[in-house]
Amino acid sequence: MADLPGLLRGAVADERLALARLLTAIENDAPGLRELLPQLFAAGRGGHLVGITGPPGSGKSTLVNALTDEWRRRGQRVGIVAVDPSSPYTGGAIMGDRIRMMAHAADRDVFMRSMASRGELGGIAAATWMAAAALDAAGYDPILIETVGAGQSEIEIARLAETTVVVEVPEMGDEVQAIKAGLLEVADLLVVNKGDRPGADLAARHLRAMLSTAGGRIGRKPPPIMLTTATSGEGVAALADAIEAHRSVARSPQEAPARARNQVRRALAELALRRASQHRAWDSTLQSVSDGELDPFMAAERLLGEDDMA
Ligand SMILES: Nc1nc2c(ncn2[C@@H]2O[C@H](COP(=O)(O)OP(=O)(O)O)[C@@H](O)[C@H]2O)c(=O)[nH]1
Ligand SMILES: [Mg+2]
Repeated sequence: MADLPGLLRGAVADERLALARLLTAIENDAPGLRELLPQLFAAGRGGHLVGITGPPGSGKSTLVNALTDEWRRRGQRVGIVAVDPSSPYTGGAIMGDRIRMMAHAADRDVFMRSMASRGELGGIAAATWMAAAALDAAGYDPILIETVGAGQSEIEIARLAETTVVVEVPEMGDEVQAIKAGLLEVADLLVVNKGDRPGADLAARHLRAMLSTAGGRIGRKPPPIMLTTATSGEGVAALADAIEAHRSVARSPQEAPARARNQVRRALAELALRRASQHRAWDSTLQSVSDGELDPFMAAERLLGEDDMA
């Protein structure tokens, strides 16, 4: 069994190997992790946790790479956690990310880790959270979490962060814009990437107009919309500035409570599901619901109850 407190001490002392092993233990849900949580929390250095989400192909990885360049120029150490919902290490996306990040591979002040999702019950939010906390303890700041925002759960992971950046590509259709109104609830910053595409400016302006109307309806100020070209670096310094400016906003008494509520809700949902799925009566309870002998809420009550065998 890995000496987790020892690995944490090593990570705090900036030993890359110890940090890498700690992240592997987190990814594998090694025994003793739960007990490590208080120490991990105590070792935190207050690094800025930034979630980057959006549809596949919108340029998130390219943008993460460009932002990393920018922050390195500013003398910051950058930690990156890339969460891929489906593919294991051999998957195309992750391979692509790895190759792209090779430019930073020799840089001691950049640490990148891909995490494979472990499925619905696998506790990916908890693993991502702990990985980010480990990078924070090791002195990386900011810490970027890239998730593919194709599903609700990936968006939820990005929402664990203090600053959530949603990356979109320029599109004009009304239906598309309407869908994007939903982004209001999750985005602290909205990026229209691929600014080199024709009409990108116009698309960004339309989106801005549409969101300010929608924002008025739900009483939330629309997020700033930034235009970037990740491949050339255009707009990336301004985006880095906007992300940094949001750090103090996220920690303000106006925003922090709502964020805490989101984070705890997410953690609760994941932990409750995981614990319930480990309940001795999990299989038989599902069977009872399937047989029409139990309703789903009674089932949940039972599975959230004490399991004296566990
Ligand atoms: N034209 C253009 N292509 C881009 C830009 N940013 C990323 N791409 C390309 O879009 C594709 C998907 O990028 P990637 O970063 O892997 O997207 P992800 O799936 O969101 O991580 C790649 O071929 C990138 O080179 C951009 O600003 N302009
Ligand atoms: Mg990517």
